[in-house]
Amino acid sequence: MSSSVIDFIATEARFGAHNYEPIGVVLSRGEGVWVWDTEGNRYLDCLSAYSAVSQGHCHPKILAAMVEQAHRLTLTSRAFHNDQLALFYEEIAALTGSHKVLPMNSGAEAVESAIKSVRKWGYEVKGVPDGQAEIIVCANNFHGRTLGVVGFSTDPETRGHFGPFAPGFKVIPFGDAAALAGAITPNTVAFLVEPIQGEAGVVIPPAGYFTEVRELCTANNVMLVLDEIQTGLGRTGKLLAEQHEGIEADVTLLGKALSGGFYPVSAVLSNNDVLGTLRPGQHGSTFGGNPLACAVARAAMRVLVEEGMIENAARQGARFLEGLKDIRANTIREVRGRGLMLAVELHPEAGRARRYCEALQAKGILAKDTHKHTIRIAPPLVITSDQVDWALERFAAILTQDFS
Ligand code: IF1
Repeated sequence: MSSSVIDFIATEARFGAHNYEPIGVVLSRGEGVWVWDTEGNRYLDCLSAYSAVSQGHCHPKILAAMVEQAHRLTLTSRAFHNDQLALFYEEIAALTGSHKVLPMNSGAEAVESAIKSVRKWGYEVKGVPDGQAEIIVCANNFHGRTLGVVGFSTDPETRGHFGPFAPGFKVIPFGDAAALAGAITPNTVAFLVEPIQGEAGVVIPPAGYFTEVRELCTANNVMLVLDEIQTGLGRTGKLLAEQHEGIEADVTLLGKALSGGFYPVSAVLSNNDVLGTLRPGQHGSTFGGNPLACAVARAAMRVLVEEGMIENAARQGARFLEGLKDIRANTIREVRGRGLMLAVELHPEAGRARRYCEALQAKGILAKDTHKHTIRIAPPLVITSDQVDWALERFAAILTQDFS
């Protein structure tokens, strides 16, 4: 490593809170599926900023929309109307079939906003006694880093020493519809769940799970809130992961790829009166729904559809998954994935996934470990067959080595 690279890393370490442990590469440029470090080395990005850069790095049409809007108007606050918000609403509603939209910024903020909304709906529409609303969530969930959200995390690392936490959450196992049936009470206002658990290591629930969940929620007047912040917008090979089971959530959360990685943009979408309970002054955000965010999100949604990225995610995801399954290596315990949300789980004896990610880096691939033994793979949805094959060769080379 050159001294300048060491300086970037050392300076971050000196001044920054140590809440991350990045892989030792300093990136300075990106285009499509590729990123370059400060020394000019090129890497295939198999993380896509945790699925935010689904449209590929620096997509030219999103870039143009951002620059054009930045020249005209960036922020008005919601104290005034702006000429982008209505168009954003219209387009995201048309794309997702939703009726109401609440624009926010980060994913965690969308989750917090949904929690507030379903609680309010519970008191004002369902008739739950004030202060008694219950929300059911799943073990090993990941919905963000805010206090409300980490309060119902089951990961000691995520929640440890951040309490005391807000009450009102009940945790059940993921993928177990009977557990949901057993947990619902007359005070249950919502079931908040990821269609595929990301941070837990790309955990796909059993087939039929969400059909049963949908039926239970409908039968008990419980709002089904799907956190599609990671799975949504084409990542799993469908616009929304709920479509794999042909169901519809009552409330859908989007973020990450909603801006193609240019800017934090998230949204709460609802099909019914959940968002209708929010009255003026009861919720908001300085930046939520700003014209720059809206212009960027509109372009990000447009290119996703116009450039066939969702279909490409299904096609290349299947190719990637098959290719990973064909790798004969006794380091591999299981390969999982849907669309371009993939994971390789290593045998515990094979050594830490981090070592494999570092070895992949040396071969020109950036991927991220999770939970010690899992390598997460989530390239931009614009990846081509040749690039998938190029990546597979390198995965095969690394996975057949032993880093224990
Ligand atoms: C970090 C994981 C991915 C999310 C779902 C809400 C949020 C996220 C389903 C919050 C965020 C991120 C944040 C990132 C790590 C990352 C992640 F490993 F933790 F699980 F993507 F795989 N719902 N996920 O996945 O969105 O507030 O961050 O915009 O470094 O914490 P945010």
